[in-house]
Amino acid sequence: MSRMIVILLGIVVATIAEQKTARVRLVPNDIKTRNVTGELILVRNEDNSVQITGRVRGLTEGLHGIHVHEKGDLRDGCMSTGPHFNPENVTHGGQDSPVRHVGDLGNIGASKNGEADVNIKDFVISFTGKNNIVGRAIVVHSGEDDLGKGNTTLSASTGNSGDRWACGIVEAE
Ligand SMILES: *[C@@H]1O[C@H](CO)[C@@H](O)[C@H](O)[C@H]1NC(C)=O
Ligand SMILES: *[C@@H]1O[C@H](CO)[C@@H](O)[C@H](O)[C@H]1NC(C)=O
Ligand SMILES: *[C@@H]1O[C@H](CO)[C@@H](O)[C@H](O)[C@H]1NC(C)=O
Ligand SMILES: [Cu+2]
Ligand SMILES: [Zn+2]
Repeated sequence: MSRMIVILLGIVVATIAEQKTARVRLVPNDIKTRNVTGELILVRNEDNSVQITGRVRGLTEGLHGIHVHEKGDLRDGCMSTGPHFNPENVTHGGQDSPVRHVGDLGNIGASKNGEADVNIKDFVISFTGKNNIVGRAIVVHSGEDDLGKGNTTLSASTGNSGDRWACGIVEAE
């Protein structure tokens, strides 16, 4: 019996360790305000970084903050995803900041037609351990993330990136 449990545990651990791909379907926070949608694919690279690729539609031209938020809960739209995923309880930053939330992924840039091609490589987010983002949410914002370098109070917590326009749960494949 206990041997059976050990074998089952082994299978579970092996499955988690092999987690390689995840997917996010971004849906609008409020379709009447802004119909922002998107599809993202997250792949673990050989160097253990995570590559996020895909496309977001319905944006305004320019930069838009993108983060992993703490909770994979869309019951109250993007508001129920909670704050930026921040297991170390530190201040907000950008991808390359010495201090940043695990969830801080910087900005995506949309062209005149409101479409953003996403290609983000990040060495902090993970599919395992304390920085595991599977089951959490990705949120795209109305405005530019100042990467913690702004002079507003919100800069240190959210990058002052404005409203939550779209979000989706990070789902393992
Ligand atoms: C929202 O945008 C998507 C993707 O661009 C489109 O397929 C859909 O029809 C739009 N919905 C509305 C209500 O405009
Ligand atoms: C997180 O950090 C803030 C500010 O330094 C502090 O007030 C708060 O108590 C901390 N929360 C936890 C859960 O450690
Ligand atoms: C923040 O304030 C400093 C000092 O007043 C200024 O030099 C800097 O340009 C400001 N940064 C932004 C993003 O406004
Ligand atoms: Cu956010
Ligand atoms: Zn943050």
